Amino acid sequence: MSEPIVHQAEPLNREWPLTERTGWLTPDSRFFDRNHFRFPEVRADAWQIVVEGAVDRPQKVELWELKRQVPTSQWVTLECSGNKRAFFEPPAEGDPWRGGAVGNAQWTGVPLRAVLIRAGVKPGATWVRFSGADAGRFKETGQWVHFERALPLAQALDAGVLLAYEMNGEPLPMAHGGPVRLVVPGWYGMASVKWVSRIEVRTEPFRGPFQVRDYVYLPAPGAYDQAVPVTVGRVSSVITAPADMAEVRPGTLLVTGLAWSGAAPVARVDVSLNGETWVPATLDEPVARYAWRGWHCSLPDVRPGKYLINARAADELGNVQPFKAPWNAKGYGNNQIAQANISVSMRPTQRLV
Ligand SMILES: Nc1nc2c(c(=O)[nH]1)N[C@H]1C(S)=C(S)[C@@H](COP(=O)(O)O)O[C@H]1N2
Ligand SMILES: [Mo]
Repeated sequence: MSEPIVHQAEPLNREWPLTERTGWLTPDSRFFDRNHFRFPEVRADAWQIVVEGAVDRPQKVELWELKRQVPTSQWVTLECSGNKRAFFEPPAEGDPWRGGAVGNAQWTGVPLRAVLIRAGVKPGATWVRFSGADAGRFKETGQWVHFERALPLAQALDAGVLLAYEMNGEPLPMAHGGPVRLVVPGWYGMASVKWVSRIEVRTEPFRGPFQVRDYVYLPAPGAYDQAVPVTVGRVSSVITAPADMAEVRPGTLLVTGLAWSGAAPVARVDVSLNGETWVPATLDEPVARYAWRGWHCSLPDVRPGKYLINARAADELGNVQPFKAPWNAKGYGNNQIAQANISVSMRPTQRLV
């Protein structure tokens, strides 16, 4: 099995190379970990979510109260907006995630919408803020903060947004936000706040550091006056086989992978050797709108030599993976085409996964 890449041990920031062995569903043991702070102390049996602000009926919702409501499950691919930051040139600020900061799991919980409706959203409300139980110093300012993010009210009321307490049919592991996390389908991972302990309905935007300083596209370091918020996930893909640096035999080359997009369903994936001819891949049946989609492509008659396999996904809105994503100071949204270097030779197949 391939080894994880640990960017930081504490707080834990770790990714796993995506190979065909990862599979379509990512087990929690191979799901990337992205944490700003040390894990909070959590007690599932005493978990409460405070719902307050611009609501008619402020309340404390206990975990068991969520669990007795009708559950909803959905498969959602979660990608960190810093995924593939390592490939920006010049280097961007932040951990150099390579390509493994993305995973696909089945999340089960209660629609956030149901909780908001029960509390009664007041007229004039425009945003909803979510506080995680984890806290620490924001690196740029030294300010003591919780991990907090806000969603526009319309997005928070989207039927797909979940307060999830299970991952892949098991209680949500603490490392992935257990006992309860938000799951915002189609948005980059930062929106899916872990260890949700407070929900505040607001009549004003929220200006916490993870809203206005991090998770914004900046054309230059410190150019906050030109900040564009990071929201929906860009169309992207990964090659799961052959692995990068693999040696394979001549003949028919089977390339497999996964593709996803927050903005619209995946429409196509094209594959090429050395960027010459692009061959359409065959897409697997779509399983769920916000889950990645498997694809494969057979390239006939590949001769001995060294090649660069390229894969490029497009979605139904016509978004296409670029060769180079637009550089930004904090290195978000790198959805450049997927690539794997291989060498084709008569020697026995050796898999370097
Ligand atoms: N409370 C809290 N929620 C959080 C974070 C965090 O540090 N604290 N990190 C966010 C980011 S940037 C990502 S990409 C995802 C990662 O989720 P995972 O660690 O379960 O993979 O959680 C998001 N939710
Ligand atoms: Mo992230």
